[in-house]
Amino acid sequence: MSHAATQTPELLAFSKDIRSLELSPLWERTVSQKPGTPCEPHIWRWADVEPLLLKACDLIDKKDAERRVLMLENPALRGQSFVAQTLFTGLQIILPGEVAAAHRHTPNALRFVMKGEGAYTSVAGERAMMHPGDFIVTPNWSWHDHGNIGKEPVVWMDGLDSAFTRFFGATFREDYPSETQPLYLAEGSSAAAYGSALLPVDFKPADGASPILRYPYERTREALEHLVRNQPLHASHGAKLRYANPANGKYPFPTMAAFMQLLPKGFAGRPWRSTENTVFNVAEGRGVATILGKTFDFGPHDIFVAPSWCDYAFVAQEDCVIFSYTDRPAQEATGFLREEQL
Ligand code: 1HN
Repeated sequence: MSHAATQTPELLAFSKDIRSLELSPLWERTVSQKPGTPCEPHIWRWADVEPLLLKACDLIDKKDAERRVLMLENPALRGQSFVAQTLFTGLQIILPGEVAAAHRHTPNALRFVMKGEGAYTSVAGERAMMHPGDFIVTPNWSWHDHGNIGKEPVVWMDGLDSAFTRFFGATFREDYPSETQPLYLAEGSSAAAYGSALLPVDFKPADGASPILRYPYERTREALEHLVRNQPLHASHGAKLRYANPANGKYPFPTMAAFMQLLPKGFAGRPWRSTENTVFNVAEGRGVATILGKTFDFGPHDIFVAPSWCDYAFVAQEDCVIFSYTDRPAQEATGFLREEQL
């Protein structure tokens, strides 16, 4: 039970006096003890953002920007570089011929490829070409560099758990001594070793990030189509799959989960809420998301955020394929996760 303490002059004086010793009375605490955060639902529309990414290419040279990234900041967190209290979202653009130099850092990073062909990312000695709809894993502290050897600009979404490393005071980063790292694994190595429901004989399950570098879109899309044809839809999520870490059956990162869902044309989902903070990225289709009573029309490449405990529901005007990532593994590990259909 919480109630305000009776404010006697002695008590007021006491509370004031102890401030100089960096002490504060719990009985006067005003911070929220409810679910949810100050963050607001918000949408970043491709029609607004794409021209700005191209403009940034004119204004910022690759030599001046280690990564040419526009950060998606929650309106309630201006200047703090996060899309929600626990998640970072950026949009990165790389032009033909450019290289984003090799470095590593303690935050884990995911990429969701949005537009263009011809870019690659190299992670821990292996290179993967990036194709729209691919989900790519950059485990924490692994060297990574990107490049564009094609003929058109390439854009992807970066999702990082840097809010966690900032929270813990555990953010470290290093530049690699040369612009690109040496490649000591053939392209496709991680897919061959871990990506076919097979594992190397001497493999020991581990709790880190997924050993699969790239989860290709065509396979994800095929799996979703099969699901839609053969299984009943979830009342809120339609057909939804989570990207699995084959090493332990859990998530691609200890902190972040990633999903892809298909909402068939005409789908009208029941509202859902979760303490997960969720960033959605529309791969295909048009629809409407209602988040905390606000309606957001969405189309391909739009990104929207449903912060913790904001109820959301989808209506699909066309077949929609939507990628998302959340802080679910961290909340499951701590026992904090709660979710419900409304
Ligand atoms: C980073 O290393 C990348 O490697 C992208 O492409 C975005 C945001 C914050 C910190 C590091 C990248 C990032 C980042």
